Amino acid sequence: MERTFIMIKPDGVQRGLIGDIISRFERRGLKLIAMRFMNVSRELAEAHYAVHKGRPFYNGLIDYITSGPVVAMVWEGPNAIAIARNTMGVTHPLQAAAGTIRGDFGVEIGRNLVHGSDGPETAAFEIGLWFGEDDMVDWERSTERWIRE
Ligand code: IDP
Ligand code: MG
Repeated sequence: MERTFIMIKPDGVQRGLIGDIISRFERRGLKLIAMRFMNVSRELAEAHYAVHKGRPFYNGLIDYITSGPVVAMVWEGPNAIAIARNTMGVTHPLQAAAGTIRGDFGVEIGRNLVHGSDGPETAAFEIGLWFGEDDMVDWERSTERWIRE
């Protein structure tokens, strides 16, 4: 079982797409474990995107992520990281397939609506950065046997 960190970025919130974006992960069959609606401090944004420090788009990226509230979430499931990434679509909305979040709602790379961890180490780091262990909700989903064999 895998966990992934997902964030609805400020553009997704401002455009009224919170419900639509969450519903895609729900319908896919991932299980929600933690969720928080929050403003993002510069420190948190910089820690989250530390791997991109020094890139030309870095300052704009930090401005974007701190420009308004986000929805931070943890979703769980078998291969949750890859499942979430393909539900989101690739980074640039132009290349993202129709039917994905970025492919359906985005046009520019700097306004691509959603973040998702890209691997197990990143997921562990990001979940620990945004949440505490007490924020993880332990629950049984009554539809589990219709989603997983
Ligand atoms: P990812 O979000 O699909 O994992 P990354 O390459 O990790 O993509 O980049 C992190 C975020 O930085 C992207 O989602 C996007 O918001 C932003 N970003 C990446 N490349 C560019 C760029 O060339 N211009 C503007 N923003 C960018
Ligand atoms: Mg990334």
